[in-house]
Amino acid sequence: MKIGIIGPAQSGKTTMFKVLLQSADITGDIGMFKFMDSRIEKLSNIYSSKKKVYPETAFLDIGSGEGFTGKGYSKLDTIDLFICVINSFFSQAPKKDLESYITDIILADLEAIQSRLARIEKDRMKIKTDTEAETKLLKKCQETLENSKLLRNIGLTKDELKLFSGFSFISLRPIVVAMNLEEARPDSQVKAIEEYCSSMGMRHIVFFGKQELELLELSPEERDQFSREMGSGYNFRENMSKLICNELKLITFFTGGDKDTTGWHLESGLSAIEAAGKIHSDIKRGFIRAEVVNYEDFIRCEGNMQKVREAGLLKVEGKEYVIKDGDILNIRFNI
Ligand SMILES: Nc1nc2c(ncn2[C@@H]2O[C@H](COP(=O)(O)OP(=O)(O)OP(=O)(O)O)[C@@H](O)[C@H]2O)c(=O)[nH]1
Ligand SMILES: [Mg+2]
Repeated sequence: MKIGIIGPAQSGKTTMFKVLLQSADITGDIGMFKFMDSRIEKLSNIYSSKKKVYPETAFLDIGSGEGFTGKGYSKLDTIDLFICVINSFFSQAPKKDLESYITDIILADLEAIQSRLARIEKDRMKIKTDTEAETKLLKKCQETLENSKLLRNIGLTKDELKLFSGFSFISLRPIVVAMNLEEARPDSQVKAIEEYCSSMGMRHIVFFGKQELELLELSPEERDQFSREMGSGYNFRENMSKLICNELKLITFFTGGDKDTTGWHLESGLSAIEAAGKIHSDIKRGFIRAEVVNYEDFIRCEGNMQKVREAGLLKVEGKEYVIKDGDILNIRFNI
């Protein structure tokens, strides 16, 4: 999985990249982001784990230089989700900046669709396979884009998406808007961005770039203190983690013990056997059963397995059991 940070020039993309990777002097434009999840901390305390392991994913700081033409467009092929940073600390019209940036994305997709349609038309005599379904779909997408809508929101089916294999239109993938703010920002500007985002079906998140960057200079204790002072609800890396999971339909399950507490990502809807495969192929191969307690129940029982059992909250599940967010798994296996 890869996540790309995009946005207009000088909007704070590299600032966000540094903050997400927790390093002010990072060089290069790719790094691994640890998905923050306070549940991992809590579980690790209960288990007295030596190590905490967070789910990770690659982040790319995509400079604004190349834009969406030619090489710049195909460079984005492998990105699963985009975070579009908007300068809302200095710009006088951040909503306008965002709108014009999103319009550029729409135009880039439109151009890709038009050139595909032109190619189909040109090769009509040569191509033996049936291109009727693809052409019809391309035209539907063309119309969507011409109406300034993102392709992601028109509910294409899996079969339709298959026709596009080999193409990766930007607006088929989630775009999360990050407002790079400073306090003392007029509410009206924030509101305007929020309204635009919801009209386009994009999620948004607040980012205090400058302060977050300054925080990197502090010790972890001082950072905690600051977070508390910022009030509840603002924990940028954790909020971002949740948002990405939501958009990519990922859930988190946990395994824990004295060695480590680990958070694992799993595509929503997958079952225990797939979860086992994430942990280790041997565990998948030798799967016998999964003992499952959900995080919420575990915490309600004060992290005491005896209480969990007595309350009937420990479930024994087979391969087909669909994993839920927050499930703590103990997989019995035999190889
Ligand atoms: N005042 C203020 N300045 C910021 C904030 N975020 C970023 N900056 C400054 O804005 C400038 C651009 O930030 P970058 O993070 O480099 O922006 P970028 O989007 O990576 O820029 P390019 O890669 O050149 O397009 C830097 O001088 C930052 O220090 C913010 O929240 N407040
Ligand atoms: Mg940059």
